[in-house]
Amino acid sequence: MILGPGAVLLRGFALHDAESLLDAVARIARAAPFRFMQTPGGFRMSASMTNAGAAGWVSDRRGYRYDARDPDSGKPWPKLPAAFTTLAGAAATAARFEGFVPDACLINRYEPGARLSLHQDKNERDFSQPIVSLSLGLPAVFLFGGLTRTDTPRRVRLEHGDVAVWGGPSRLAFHGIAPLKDGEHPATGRCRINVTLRRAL
Ligand code: MD6
Ligand code: FE
Repeated sequence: MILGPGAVLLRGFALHDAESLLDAVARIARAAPFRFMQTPGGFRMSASMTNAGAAGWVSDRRGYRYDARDPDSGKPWPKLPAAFTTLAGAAATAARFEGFVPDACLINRYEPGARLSLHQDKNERDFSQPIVSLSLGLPAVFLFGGLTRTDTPRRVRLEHGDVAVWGGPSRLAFHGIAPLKDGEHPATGRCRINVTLRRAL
C-alpha cells in the first residue's frame, strides 16, 4: 500500500518472524529497560522507549539527539540484532531503497492511551536513507501528514507484522500515532511495540 511518494506500508511483511523479533526486543529490554523519556519542554512521553545499535535516540531537557550510550546505565546500547538488520534491508529493498544498513534501532512501547504527537524524524545525518518501521502487538492508527505541520494527516491502521518504509520525498513528512485503543494481543498482551530502524550516523 502506497502511503505517499517514497513511503509504503508492507502489510504482514514481518508476520512470520514476529515471535523471534519479539524475543529480540525482550533481550534488548533486559539489558536496557524501557523508560519514559522527558521532552525538551519537560513533559514525560507517553510511550516508553529503549534502543539498540551504535546510536540510540534519546530525549531530555537538553533536546533530542543520538547517543552511543544508555544515559540510565552509562553503558553502550545493546547490539543491533542480526534479525533486525536483515528485516530492515529486505523491507527497504521491497520499497526500492537498495543497500539500507541501519545503525540505530529505537523501540517504542505503547500501552492503552499512549500516543506520539506529530513530528518529523530529523535527528539523522543523511536524509537520503529511508526509515523502516515495524509494528508488533496491538493495532494503532498512524497519522501520516505532509511536509508542513498543518497538512491534515491521513489515518492508516498499523497491525501486528506490518512494516512501513519511508524515504525519498516523504523522508521529512510529519507523522504520529493516535492514542492507543485498549485491547489484548496474543503476542504482546496489552501493548503495542514499534521498532524503528534508521541510519543515524
Ligand atoms: C510508531 N513511528 O510507529 C512511531 N517515524 O510507533 C514513527 O515515529 C516513525 O513509523 C518515522 C518513520 C516511520 C515511523
Ligand atoms: Fe517518527
